[in-house]
Amino acid sequence: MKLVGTLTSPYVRKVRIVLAEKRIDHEFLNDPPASEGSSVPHFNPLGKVPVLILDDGEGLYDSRVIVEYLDLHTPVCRLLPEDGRERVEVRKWEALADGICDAAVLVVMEKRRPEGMQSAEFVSKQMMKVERGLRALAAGLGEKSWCMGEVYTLADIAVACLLGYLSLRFPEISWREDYPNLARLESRMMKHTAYADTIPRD
Ligand SMILES: N[C@@H](CCC(=O)N[C@@H](CS)C(=O)NCC(=O)O)C(=O)O
Repeated sequence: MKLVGTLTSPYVRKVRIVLAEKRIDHEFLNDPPASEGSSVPHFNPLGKVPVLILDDGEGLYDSRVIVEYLDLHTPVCRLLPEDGRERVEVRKWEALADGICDAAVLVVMEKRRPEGMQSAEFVSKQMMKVERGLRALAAGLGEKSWCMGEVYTLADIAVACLLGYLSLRFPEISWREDYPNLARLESRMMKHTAYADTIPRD
């Protein structure tokens, strides 16, 4: 299988970490959807990455569908609990982390527009989502080692990818100082080669 993505997208990073943790053989193609001639719209009509191209040529998207597929693909390092209630809980962590990414990505895109066309109100609404989201993540994590307690899951990967993205694009957000428990979670993730090897860069 082949993963199409970029080196900066937090959603792509989530999938790359899942592939690595589960030791799934794959190729990685760095193909920014915004570049001319990008293959992404061919596989995903939404023109977004990540896309996972299966051996029969089918393109899977988005990141949540891909990780579901990968977790079913092999039992190695199960990242989604089998128990229904716990599984929903992991998915909720992921939805929150990805949702904060969505707001942060929108701000990055807004700030790339010509200055006169940018909306300060739009940016501030999105940034409020980021702030509220971080507060909720920190409150949910509390003093636990991992989002779900003692067991490492997709929730930790999704939260860590969000934190990595904020460090790249919003160095002014002091989430490490404001939420030391999130900083501890990220340090724990850094010990995972899959996370350390995928630090986002332009
Ligand atoms: N919900 C999607 C979000 C994917 C997404 O927004 N990807 C961004 C990169 S960070 C993208 O491809 N943007 C290109 C575009 O919107 O045209 C997922 O989880 O895969």
